[in-house]
Amino acid sequence: MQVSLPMAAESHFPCERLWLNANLDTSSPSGRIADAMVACDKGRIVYAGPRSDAPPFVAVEEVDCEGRWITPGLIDCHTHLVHAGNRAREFELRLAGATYEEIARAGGGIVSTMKATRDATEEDLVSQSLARLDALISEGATTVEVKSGYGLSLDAEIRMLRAAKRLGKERRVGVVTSFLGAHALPPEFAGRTDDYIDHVCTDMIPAIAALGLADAVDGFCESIGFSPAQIERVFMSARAHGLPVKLHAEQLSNSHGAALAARYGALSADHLEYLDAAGIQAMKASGTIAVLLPGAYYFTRETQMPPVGALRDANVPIAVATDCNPGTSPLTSLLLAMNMAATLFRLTVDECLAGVTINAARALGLGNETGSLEIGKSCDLAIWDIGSPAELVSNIGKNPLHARIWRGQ
Ligand code: DI6
Ligand code: FE
Repeated sequence: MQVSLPMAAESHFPCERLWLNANLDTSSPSGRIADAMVACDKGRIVYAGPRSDAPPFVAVEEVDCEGRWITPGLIDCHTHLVHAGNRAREFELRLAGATYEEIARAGGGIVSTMKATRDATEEDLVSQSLARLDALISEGATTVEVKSGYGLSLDAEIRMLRAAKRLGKERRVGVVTSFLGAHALPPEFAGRTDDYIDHVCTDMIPAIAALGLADAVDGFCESIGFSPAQIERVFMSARAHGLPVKLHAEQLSNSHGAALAARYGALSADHLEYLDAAGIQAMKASGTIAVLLPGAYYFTRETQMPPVGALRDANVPIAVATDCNPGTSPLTSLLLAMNMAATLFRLTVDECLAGVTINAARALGLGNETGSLEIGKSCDLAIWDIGSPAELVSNIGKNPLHARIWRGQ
């Protein structure tokens, strides 16, 4: 059937919203673009580029950015932001000379957060976690990953993941969840680590997969966490249930966790202070993203630097995240995480920005959906009152966010 369009539709491109008079830092091969504009229709980017090349859009709403900078909305790809209580008292004790082991033996550490989290209702978890989520949102975050791992029983892990999903309904932000049952050994399994891993693999992962509560499965591969052999069983269970994996690897020592994760096609391996050359090659071959967590490095006063130069030379994409957690990185600022990544790890400004946008999206398996200003992607934007993108990384404590757009609004 022949359909004749009205004249205007032939010569103009209708769209819902236009941001004009902006500078773009696209986190795409297009790089930075001056005198640019972004067009959005049905929540998707339909144009992001120079004003001079743009088709003749007709928008329902036009926004004059007055020369501000637009970046993709920021993405925090590694957080434990759903939990109850805090560990400020432990921080004080450590300042007074107590060691991590002494605190753990006195009932502190991960187990204290586990107890508080088990005692919390879903409602409590949501309300305590919203404050942390709001801090991230206030600095332009449009997608946030949230891990379980402080419940350590099926019941409490489900409650944490439900709370995480609820956060994405309470606020206009994308929430991605990771099941981290293999985070720590709950006290009722003391001395029976393999039995706990059995429970994770045969009870927890099937139940959580069936409920659709996790987008990925994570683990803590470390002398004080779980061995590579135990993590491998978790990964096999994840694979059997169609869930991608990621891993806390090489944070405190080299257990060759990154290479194991790479063998399972992991989306990301995270921390990586003790990563070796073989781990880097394995990650490169599998396309696994390196997630650096400078907040944990800073807060624990770690001195072993992740091998940034070797990752760069191997072209392993680097992401940067907060690791927001009460024990080793009580950080709710991606701007500060970027500053730390630059100051402590010597990442460039462009690497920091890619780290909290496109590479963070890839670390969540969302590289085609968000994280850059490219046609077809979700229109997730951060609009900044800055003269250059370097200001996002160099400033400490000033929040230059002017506006945040999630799915076009
Ligand atoms: N890496 C860490 O540093 C922690 N968890 C993890 O996987 C610590 C979490 C805590 O102390 O609560
Ligand atoms: Fe973590």
